[in-house]
Amino acid sequence: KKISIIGVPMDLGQTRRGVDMGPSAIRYAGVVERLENLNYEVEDIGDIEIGRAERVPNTESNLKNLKAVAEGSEKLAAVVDKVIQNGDFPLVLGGDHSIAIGTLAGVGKHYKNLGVIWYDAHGDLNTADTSPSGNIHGMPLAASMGLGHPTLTGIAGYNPKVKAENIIIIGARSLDEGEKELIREKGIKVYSMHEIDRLGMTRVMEETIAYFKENTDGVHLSLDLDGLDPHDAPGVGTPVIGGISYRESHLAMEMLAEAEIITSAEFVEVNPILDEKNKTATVAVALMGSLLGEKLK
Ligand code: DIR
Ligand code: MN
Ligand code: MN
Ligand code: MN
Repeated sequence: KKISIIGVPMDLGQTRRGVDMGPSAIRYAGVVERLENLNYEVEDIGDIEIGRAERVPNTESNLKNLKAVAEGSEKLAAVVDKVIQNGDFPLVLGGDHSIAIGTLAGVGKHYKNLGVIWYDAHGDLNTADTSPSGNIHGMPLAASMGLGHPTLTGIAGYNPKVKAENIIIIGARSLDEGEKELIREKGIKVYSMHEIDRLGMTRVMEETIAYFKENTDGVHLSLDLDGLDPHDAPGVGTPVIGGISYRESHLAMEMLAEAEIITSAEFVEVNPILDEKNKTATVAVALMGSLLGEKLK
C-alpha cells in the first residue's frame, strides 16, 4: 500500500507561533526514509497552502482565525479524500490540532462507522461556548462530532464525521469543565492517565482494539504529541506534566500495527521552535515507524 504524506503548516488554531514548521521538522527527521525502509511506496505530496491574511484575533466570536482555519480545513479535506479514493494511506503532518477538522472531513465520508483514537493530553472537545481560550485547536473533536460553529461542523458539506460512541481518547489529563460535561453527556470513552497507570497501556490498547474491531470499518489515529510526557516530547505548545511515556507510546503503536486496524493517521502539534534539537519530530517519526509496522519486519 502506498503512503501519501500531506503537510499542513497551520498555526492559526492556537497562539504560539512555530507549529507551522512542524511538517518541515518531521520531514527533516526523516519520515520518508523511515517508511521507505519498511518497503512502502511513499509519496510526499507537499504542503496544503494556509492563508496568512487573517491574523487578527477574532475574539468576539471566541473562535480565533476562524476563516483561515476553515479554509485550510476545506483544502485538506479535499486532498485527504482524493488520497483515499486512490486507495492510498493518508499520513497527515501538523501543524496544530485544528487540522484534524479537515483530516476527519476527508476521511469520514469513506466509512459508515469510522473509529477515532484521540491520543492527547486534552479532549479537544470545546466549542466557542465552552472554550477558555478561543483556540480552535481545542475544538476539533467536538466539531467532527457536529458540535460548534457551522463553519467548522460543515466542512466538506456533511456532518457529523464521527459518532460519539466511536471515539476513544487516550492520555487525557487536562480537560476543561465543558469538555467533562460533554464526555459524561455523550458517554465518550476516555482512558485518562489514571486508567493508563492503573490498567497499563497493554490492556488499554487491547480494549481499544477489541472495540474498534467489533464496531467500526476504519480507524483514524489523531496523535497530538502533547499526549506524551513533555520529557519525551518537549516541542509542543501546551505541554502537560505526567504524560504517556516514550515506550508506552511505542507499545500502543506496535499493537495497532499488529491489529491492522488503522486506515489513516495524523501527527500534530510538533513545534520546532519550542523543541530541543528536533527531539519531538524525531519521536513523531519513530512512532510513525512503529504504527506502520517496524517491529513486524
Ligand atoms: C484547552 C487546551 N483545552 C483549550 N487545548 C489543547 O484551549 O481548549 N489541545 N491544547 O491540544
Ligand atoms: Mn506555534
Ligand atoms: Mn490536541
Ligand atoms: Mn493536546
